[in-house]
Amino acid sequence: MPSKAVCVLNGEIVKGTLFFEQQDESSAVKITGDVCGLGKGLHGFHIHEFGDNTNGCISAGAHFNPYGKDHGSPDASDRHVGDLGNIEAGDDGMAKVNITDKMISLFGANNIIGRTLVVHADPDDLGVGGHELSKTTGNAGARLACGVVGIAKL
Ligand SMILES: [Cu+2]
Ligand SMILES: [Zn+2]
Repeated sequence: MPSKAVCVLNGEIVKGTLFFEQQDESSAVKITGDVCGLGKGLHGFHIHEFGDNTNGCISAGAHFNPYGKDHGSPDASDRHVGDLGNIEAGDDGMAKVNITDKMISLFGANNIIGRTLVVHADPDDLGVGGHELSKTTGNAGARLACGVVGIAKL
């Protein structure tokens, strides 16, 4: 049974719509869509723990990390479930997103539905930047936009 989810990012300047699709419980999740209003370059892109935006993106909490791992690159085994790496914006401030991820899920323990997708001001250093925040946040800076991942119509 496939599952689909959707997230609308609504920042002051940064906006976006992302679609999540998974064929079944054991397959990867495909994320597509676009984000606009960004500065040119890389921007950290994560699922944060809570689907709570009562105090803006801050209330979303830390990265979704059900296994108590360190922050890392999406292809690392030592990573938060929510670590989706970076998206890259061009000169026009637009990032086209096309990510396939095997850790996040729309089912079970790694289910991201009801949690918050956050786009950051700075690049995620993927845990290897040597900054004091590298192993927790990738030192990705401010939260420019966020949105709760919701169940989409199939
Ligand atoms: Cu984040
Ligand atoms: Zn992380």
